[in-house]
Amino acid sequence: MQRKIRVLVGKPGLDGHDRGAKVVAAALRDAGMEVIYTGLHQTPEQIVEAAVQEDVDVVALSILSGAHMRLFPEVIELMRQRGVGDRLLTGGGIIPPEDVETLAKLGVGRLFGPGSSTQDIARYIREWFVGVHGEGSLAPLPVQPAGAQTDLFEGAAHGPRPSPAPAKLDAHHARTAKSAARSRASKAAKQRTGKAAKQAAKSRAGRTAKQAAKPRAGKTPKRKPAVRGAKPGRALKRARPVTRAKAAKRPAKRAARRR
Ligand code: B12
Repeated sequence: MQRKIRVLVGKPGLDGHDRGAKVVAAALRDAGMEVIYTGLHQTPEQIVEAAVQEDVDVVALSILSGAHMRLFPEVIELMRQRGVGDRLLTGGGIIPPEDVETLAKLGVGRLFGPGSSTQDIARYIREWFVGVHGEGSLAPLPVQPAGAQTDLFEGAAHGPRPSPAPAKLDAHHARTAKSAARSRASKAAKQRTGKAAKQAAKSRAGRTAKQAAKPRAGKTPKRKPAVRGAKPGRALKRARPVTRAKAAKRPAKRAARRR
């Protein structure tokens, strides 16, 4: 008998990253599967209970919290205990390759990391189902309308794609709450010292710090006279040099003054 594949997409643990789970759930639905999404913060017991109640073919977990080495073994153990150990347990998230190998030895299926093609995920599940239930067990695939976006992440088909993370979100992770608080504190301190410096300059000069930086209007700053004898403050107006003719007249002038 032909039928649709039934998939339970689960988010176990305290992991709040639900974007990947939602993207995969939508892609599997678009690929003609019946998908049930558990929502966030489910325990392994809740997930396996839902799998039994819904009689799914596949339990697909999304784990980006780093707790995959605890959660996958727990779920597969519970699946065996509840008599659904013959179903596929697969999933994805942030899972290092060495952990993927260890989990495969425990019986966990293929795991998909960031940048995985959702078409690859759907193909893998379909192939597993046909392998277990035989050719002809699968209901015909839905016909995609012309020009429809069949894969949100086509990276796998066109080579590796850049990180799916928007730059500002990566920046969010790069900065811990502690370093953010530290940078806020130093910024506030800088603002304080800036204010204090302005106030000090204001009280010293009786003017604003801005005005203090400029020379006072109408007054030339005191400079060393460019010509000997010139008065300070008049430096910019060069003193007229004494000519020879004037110098020759001087002794006669002095003598006349003495008389
Ligand atoms: C967006 C994001 C967030 C968002 C989450 C928004 C949301 N509602 O999902 C916010 C800002 C809330 C967030 C918070 C945190 N985040 Co964050 N986050 C990311 C980021 C930048 C992108 C994740 C994402 O949405 N990708 C897009 C989706 C579509 O891709 P994906 O989830 O990887 O899914 C693909 C595959 O993984 C796979 N897949 C995923 N799930 C499933 C399920 C199945 C069944 C299958 C088959 C396949 C599959 O297929 C998908 C399609 O390709 C990643 C870094 C990264 N580049 O991956 C960090 C990252 C996941 N976050 C991280 C961390 C540490 C945190 C915080 C703990 C930070 C903090 N100190 O507060 C918190 C934890 C919040 C919580 N409550 O859990 C770390 C995790 C480290 C680890 N596990 O080793 C990462 C890797 C950043 C890093 N480099 O350190 N985060």
